[in-house]
Parts: sequence; C-alpha cells; structure tokens
Amino acid sequence: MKEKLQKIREEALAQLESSDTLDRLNEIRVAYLGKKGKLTAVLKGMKEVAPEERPRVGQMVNETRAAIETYLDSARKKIADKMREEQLKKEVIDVTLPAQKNHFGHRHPNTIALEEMERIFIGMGYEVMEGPEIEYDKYNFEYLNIPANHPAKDEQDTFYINNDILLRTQTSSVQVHAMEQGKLPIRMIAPGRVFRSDEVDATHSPSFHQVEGLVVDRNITFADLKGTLAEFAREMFGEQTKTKFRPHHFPFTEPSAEMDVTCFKCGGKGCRFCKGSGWIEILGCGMVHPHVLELCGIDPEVYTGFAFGVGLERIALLKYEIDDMRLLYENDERFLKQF
Ligand code: 2NL
Repeated sequence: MKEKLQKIREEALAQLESSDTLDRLNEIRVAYLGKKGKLTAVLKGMKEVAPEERPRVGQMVNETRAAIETYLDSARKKIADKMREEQLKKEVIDVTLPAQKNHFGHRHPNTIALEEMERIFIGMGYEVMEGPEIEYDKYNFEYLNIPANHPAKDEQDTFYINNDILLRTQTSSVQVHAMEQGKLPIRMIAPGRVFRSDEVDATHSPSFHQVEGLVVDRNITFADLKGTLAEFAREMFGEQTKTKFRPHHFPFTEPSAEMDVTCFKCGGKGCRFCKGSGWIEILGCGMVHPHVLELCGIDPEVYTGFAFGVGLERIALLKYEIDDMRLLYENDERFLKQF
C-alpha cells in the first residue's frame, strides 16, 4: 500500500511538472483528488486492509493528498508567474519612440474676419450683441420701414415658417430689439447668420453671415458715420486705405450710402482684382430713418443714429483673395488650412 501511494505521488508530481496551463492543472487535480480520482479509489479500497492497519493507511493517504495539493499550489504559482512575465514582455513601451503628432484644427476664414471686426469695434467702445435666427416679420421688416407689399421684401425674399415668422434676412432685427428695450445711448454690432431665398453661385448662398452696426445717441451726424467707417476700413485693410461714399437707397436709412475702399491689391491704381476701377465696394450704411426710430419708441427729435451692414463672407473673400464663396462652406481641410 505504501508503495502504491508513493507511486501515485510521484506520478502526479511528474505530470504537474510537465504541464503549462491552468486548465491542464485542473485536469490533473480532478484525476488524482476528485471524487473518481486515484486517491479516492485507494480510500474506497480500505475494506481490503486489515482493521488495525487502517488508521496508518488513512494517515498515509492524507499525507499523499496534502503533498499533491502542495505541488498543485506551486505549479499554479509557477504558471501564473510565467504568464505575467510574458504579458509584461508583450506590453513593453518604448519611451524613445517619437510621440504621435497632435492634430490641431484652426479658425474658419469667416471666424478670423469676424474676430478682427469685433476687435476693431470693441476698441471703439461697441458692444457685441446676438439674437434669434428665427424672427417675427415685424422685427425683420416692419419696424425697419419695410411694410407688407414693399418691393424691398422681394429683394430679401426669405424662408417663412408661417405668415408672421421667418428666417431673418438681416441682423438688424437684433438692433431693433435693442432700440425697443430703450437703453440709450446704443453703440453695438450684431454679427450672425442670415437667410435669403437665393440660388447658390460663386457670390450667393441661401445662408450667409452679416455684421450690422448701430449707434443711437444725441447729436449723431453723418460725420460720425464717415469717421467711424473710415477708421474701421484703415484698421481692417491697412493704414493707407481711403474710403468713398456713394449715395444709395435703403428703406431703413436716410440718407443712405455705399462705402468703397481703395483696392488693397493695387492701392487704387486699378487691377484685375478691383476690375480696373481702383475701388472695392465694402458695405451699405446711412443715418437711421426717423420713422424707424419712432417705430422702435425713440424720439427722432431728440436722438439720431447711424447704421451699417457688412457681408462677412464678402470681407473674408476679399481679405483672403478667395474667388468662390462656396469654398467657405465645403470645410475641405486643404482649403481651410491656408488661412
Ligand atoms: C447692406 C446694407 C445696411 C443697415 C444695414 C440698419 C439697422 C437698423 C436701422 C437702420 Cl436697426 N439700419 N442697418 C443700414 C444700412 C445698410 O446694410 O448692404 N448690408 C450687407
């Protein structure tokens, strides 16, 4: 019996030493110590052992079981150590490898132009105000002196939500809200997205951006308008930039004008860029129509004001010499990263 147990013990040890997975260890454990295992079979054969021998044999079986369990434990630890070592080898990090380059985005030409405009006007004491893109007809048209059936409504054909609510065609609506609030004086610019029912081409889009400016105070004159916009042009396009005001018509200003700047490519001599004229049209402007002030609850006998509107895309296209507006909306990185 002693020899038999010795043989079982040696056999188990040999098998454990040659196994290299935890699954295999478990198989061996079941084969020796399990309910139908070899050691259990020895216990079951006890009835053939003489009664006085039984305690001694029992003790020997227990010793064998304990020995096999100890082997099992150390085999388990050996395998676990080996697995961990292999994993660490696999996960080695070479800290001398060059780092992966971070990919930075950058500002859109529209954003660059807008931030430049905001910087200039904030420097002159203006506030930047925003408002909703969906507006009531009265804020977009009526209070700006464009009543129902006015022909200017055709020029600014837009998208209607219903009879009274539409997508704004100009950011003047934001300025109307400011005037209606009645905190005077007002010195503000209103940048934002506007909408027109236009077909897409190199210079048109159904959605573009505008920056409108408004000043309302006592004793504001056309001289204030000219001085302010001439200073804006010099800061935006260069110190030597000259400005020219041509009479124009807008329903919401009287008198009205369009402002040209000397071509910043040729300095006014005339080139392909300014189509030979030496001048480039930049914005529309004028003195706020007394009727507009009145409709917004401001006494035109006490207060006067000037206003202007700039197409942001137009400024961005000119400043960065882009010849097709559609490029601004495609978000092609090869295009955007040039600015
Ligand atoms: C253009 C012309 C302009 C205004 C916008 C304005 C706003 C108020 C009252 C009076 Cl609240 N006027 N805005 C005035 C003149 C011209 O825009 O061609 N924009 C692209």
